[in-house]
Amino acid sequence: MSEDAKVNKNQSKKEQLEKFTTDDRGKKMTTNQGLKVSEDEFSLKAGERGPTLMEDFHFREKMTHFDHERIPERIVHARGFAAHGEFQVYESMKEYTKAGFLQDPSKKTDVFVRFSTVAGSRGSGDLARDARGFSTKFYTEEGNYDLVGNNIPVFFIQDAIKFPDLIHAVKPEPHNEIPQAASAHDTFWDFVANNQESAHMVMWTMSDRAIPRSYRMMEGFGVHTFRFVNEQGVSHFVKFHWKPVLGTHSVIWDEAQKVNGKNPDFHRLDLWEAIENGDYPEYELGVQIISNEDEFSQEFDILDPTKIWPEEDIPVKIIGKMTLNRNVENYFAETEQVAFHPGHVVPGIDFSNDPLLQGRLFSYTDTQLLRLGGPNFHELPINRPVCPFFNNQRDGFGRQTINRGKVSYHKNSLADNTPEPASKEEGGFEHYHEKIDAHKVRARSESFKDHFTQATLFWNSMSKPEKDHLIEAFSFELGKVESKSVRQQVVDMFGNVSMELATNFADAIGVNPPEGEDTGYTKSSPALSQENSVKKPDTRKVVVIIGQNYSGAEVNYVLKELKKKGVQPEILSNKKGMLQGSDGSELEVDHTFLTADSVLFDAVYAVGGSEEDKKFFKQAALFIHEAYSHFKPIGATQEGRPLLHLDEMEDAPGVIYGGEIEEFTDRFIEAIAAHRFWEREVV
Ligand code: HDE
Repeated sequence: MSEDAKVNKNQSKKEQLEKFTTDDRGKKMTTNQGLKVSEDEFSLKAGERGPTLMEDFHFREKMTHFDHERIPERIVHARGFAAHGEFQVYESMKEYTKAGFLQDPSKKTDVFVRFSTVAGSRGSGDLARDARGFSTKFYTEEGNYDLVGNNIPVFFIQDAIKFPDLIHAVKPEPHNEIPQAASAHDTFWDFVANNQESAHMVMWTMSDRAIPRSYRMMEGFGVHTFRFVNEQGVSHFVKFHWKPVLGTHSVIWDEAQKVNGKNPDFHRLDLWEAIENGDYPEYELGVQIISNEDEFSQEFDILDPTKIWPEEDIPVKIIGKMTLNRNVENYFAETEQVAFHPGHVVPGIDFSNDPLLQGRLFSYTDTQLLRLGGPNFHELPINRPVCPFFNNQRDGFGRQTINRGKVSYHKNSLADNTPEPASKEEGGFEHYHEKIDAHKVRARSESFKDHFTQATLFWNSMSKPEKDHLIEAFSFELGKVESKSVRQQVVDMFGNVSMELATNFADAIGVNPPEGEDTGYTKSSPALSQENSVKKPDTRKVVVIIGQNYSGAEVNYVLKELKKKGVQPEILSNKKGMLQGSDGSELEVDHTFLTADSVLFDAVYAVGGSEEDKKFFKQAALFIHEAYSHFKPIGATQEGRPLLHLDEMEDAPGVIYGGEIEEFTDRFIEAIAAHRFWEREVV
């Protein structure tokens, strides 16, 4: 019986993890057998200049362990970052589901969330154009529930059997392993053109959604249709949404590529620092619900994972909130070893027949067996449920539980026929009693065969800047495709989505415009546009470009007001150390022109200083110009004003200078809250 099982009660995940956490600081060094080590610099040798001896068990243990430190990276979603937190439901969801963690608003459920990119390796950059994984493990009293979602609500394919093909196409090409973490290459676009069910998802991955500003500013989606089942056994179809409290925001493609060079850990660091600073990322859980009777009420098949349920037609009911409030202690032990599985469900949550979901139910256990080296990965601290667990499964690599007694089979009389299955009333999981009456076929339902209508819906729902970004993304990606035939096929395919879109990027990539007529489909869904998302100044990073003898009183006032509004100013100058203000105040420099870059901030506050030289001036002006060309807010006071390119920036939207300091500060904060000024003409 495991330690947990002996206690036979639920515990908090934090308490449970603490039992497995050690701190080596201040301790004497030992081998893994507990033997104190007297020396750790020199291997055991036959004479000072002689050969190393086989007998040196300390050397062998240390080296062997090191040699085995790596495990296979995830075949997809290899690069990830995670944090702990908690979830609380706003009101009981009893009417729809009996899931215990969705009943009581006063109850908190511990969670562990891992965000990821999909295509790149573990060491790739955070800002790849890609979907993002958004996996949540709820440690509930009824067992672990995993909501393994993405930040895009649809998928490239409709049947799991095509997943290896999709991933082979998007991963680096096999002959030369180029390019890393990018879909801008021949095999991916060849797959797209020849598997047209991908049209809708490709619209999302070419949109700003695929280059988020932060994991804290990303929606999450369960993608598939699941079921809620209540105490009476009544089922409803449900789609899950995570809505970030800070709104859904992105960077632009030029920034994304530069961020990958300047700070490939941009998203990781952002999440880590937000949690360390107490700016806990929050996401509301929403559900869209369709009753069993209304299964066929939509113009699309609700089992098709390439379709959304437009929020204007089927509203998202907000049912609870998740707060991420604790960073991991150890990346490998927690983030790398966590094992998610869409099949980890609790009573009250069940599957639909979405053929993509059905295939995932096999793949996730299979992959952990290889990645985590055997069937006992559920015993790893991060994966253990917080409720006790008992069954007759035994042995295998790395088994930790010491099962007492000689009975490990069911049924038995020697242990009073225990452990025994629980009845429904006792919390035993019962699969939803769906009636199936069918022929065995390898086929796809006719109702899955419209691949373009919702891709057009997405296009119709975008603002003008978002449409421009889509055209640029297609032009970039296909501009990297060598095969002219593939480029032409993609243009022809997306003519079915929008003639305006396809004609524009056809022009940029040197192939013929699509033939035919526009679809004539005019419906749009405003919820799809990020322009309509919440915009706040909170946690936006403003870089303060500043030098010696800065105008102290003004700067101190502006910084104080920015902080009051939750904005995070960071100080940048030409070297590290302390800066003196004209009023005797001091500021410590966080970054220099060498260690930071314009693309790493949301806005610029140009202050300058009366003693700065030409080099400072030149570097600052370049920095500010880049922020300007990325449509970011810029504020300037005193010696900061000459740093602006006033011929271009004078009276430009979002460029704030002049006026009394109070008025300047209010206008600057307003501009920070607006995020970007797309109406700027950038040359
Ligand atoms: Fe995954 N996916 N997937 N996937 N997926 C994995 O499991 C798979 C799909 C998603 O942070 C793997 O543990 C198949 C859709 C996330 O650890 C693997 C199919 C969605 C993560 C796997 C899909 C996802 C994974 C690789 C088509 C959004 C990262 C390592 C049927 C709803 C989990 C692992 C983490 C990871 C298989 C499609 C999300 C191989 C076969 C759709 C967020 O098992």
